[in-house]
Amino acid sequence: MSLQFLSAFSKLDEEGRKLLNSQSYDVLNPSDIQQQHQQSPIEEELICQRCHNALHHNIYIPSEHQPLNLHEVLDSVPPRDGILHVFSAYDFPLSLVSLRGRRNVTYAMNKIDMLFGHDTGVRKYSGYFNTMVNRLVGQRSQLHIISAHTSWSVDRLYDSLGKMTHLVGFVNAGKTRLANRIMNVASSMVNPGRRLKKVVGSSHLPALTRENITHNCSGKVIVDTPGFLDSNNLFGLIKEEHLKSVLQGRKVLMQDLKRERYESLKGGQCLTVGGLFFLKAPKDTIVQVKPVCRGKPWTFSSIEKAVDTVKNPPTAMKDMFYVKPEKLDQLVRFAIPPFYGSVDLVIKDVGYVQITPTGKKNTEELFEVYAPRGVVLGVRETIEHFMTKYLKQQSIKKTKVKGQLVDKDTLKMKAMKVPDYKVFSRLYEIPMDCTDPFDEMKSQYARHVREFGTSYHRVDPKDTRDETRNEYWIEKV
Ligand SMILES: Nc1nc2c(ncn2[C@@H]2O[C@H](COP(=O)(O)OP(=O)(O)OP(=O)(O)O)[C@@H](O)[C@H]2O)c(=O)[nH]1
Ligand SMILES: [Mg+2]
Repeated sequence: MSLQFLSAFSKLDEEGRKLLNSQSYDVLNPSDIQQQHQQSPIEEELICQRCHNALHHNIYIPSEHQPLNLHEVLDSVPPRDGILHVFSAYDFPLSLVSLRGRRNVTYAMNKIDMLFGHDTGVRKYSGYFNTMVNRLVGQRSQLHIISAHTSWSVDRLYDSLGKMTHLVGFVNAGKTRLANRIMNVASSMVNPGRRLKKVVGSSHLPALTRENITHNCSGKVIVDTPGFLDSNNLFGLIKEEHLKSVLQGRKVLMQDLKRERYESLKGGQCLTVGGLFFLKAPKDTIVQVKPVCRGKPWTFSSIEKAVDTVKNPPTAMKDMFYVKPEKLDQLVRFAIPPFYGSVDLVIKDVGYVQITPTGKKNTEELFEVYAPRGVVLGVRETIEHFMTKYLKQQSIKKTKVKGQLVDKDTLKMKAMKVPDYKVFSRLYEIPMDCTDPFDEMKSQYARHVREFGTSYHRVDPKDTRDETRNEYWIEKV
């Protein structure tokens, strides 16, 4: 145990030690909050050994983490209690799950600070994201767009909560950070001058919360739960030293995406970032690719060359690839169903890659992605396309940078309507030896429609979505 931990632990009373052992480090009621504030104006940060290791030494041991599925988490929620499903905006909508059939569910799209620069912008898009979420989960539902990092809209979320709410979601969605923010909002209502507490128990390293933790937030009870974790997951694929930075992601605001540098990818070539996924363009095409994730993009002449280089990198490239090389021994092959215009290839927990074909498409060959099992992929109509719109004339504003007046372009952004056609799809898994992925995709699509009736959830009977564009997409989470 670290000295820092032992010295903090020795200062605790009996109850404090008990609470720490069960990770319930902030179970307070309003009068406790006031009393504690009077007794100790300085809030000490106290964390358990595992959090300390995660935060300060970047230690993550995959074998220590039991996979936990959605049903196991939901089973711990009494049927009458409220559920707040927390999911991330960064890899939208891959960390969203449908909770149809459960009563009393509200959705919270967290980490919105990764896409937008300020809170007022966020509110403009709430209608857009609400429609998207309703369609993806197949149910009319209330959505909060928030940031547990900047606290945007957490006060409004707190106001809307019922007496008892369980925060549920995938590992790393930000449940613990949000629970901490809600506690701060609640206690600042009781005592406006109170110092804000530091966030504890939250880290970019996955699966930090191991059991339900109950917080009494000025009369409303919040239960922070462990995140869902598949047994095949991304976290075990990444070298430990890179895990934190990869999961932190790369922030590119929507209005800046148009100005981002792109890579050109020609037919047959293959692009990777970090070696975690390999995107292959169809023959006779040229595409512009903008990766929004951590790491430097690399283009190779073929998928074989790319995988070989990531497994045995020349010394100068050693630090560029964050996948564990042995995880590339068995790759899964996916096909992206046909699309028009720009799409985002979304990599759960990692980010996304905007793909824009240039010129005319003369081939039926599909875009393919190869990745180790555990990488979750999807494709969406690029959100940037619907979120931002250049005005015909950009306005130029004078802005001060380091004391000098410079011209700065300002873009007006406007949320557009969610289109009628399908806007999201999972990728199709294609056998490695398949020689006709298009045909394989069509038969998988037909099988899906036979079994489930449609390739999207219908929110209401008047839903008249046009299936001709993005015909083979399966718009379900
Ligand atoms: N940029 C950004 N990062 C966030 C936000 N909320 C949480 N994070 C970061 O995401 C990481 C995961 O947050 P946690 O609160 O530990 O996530 P969790 O859902 O409790 O994860 P588990 O306990 O592992 O299930 C941490 O590094 C947080 O700092 C947010 O609103 N914006
Ligand atoms: Mg947690």
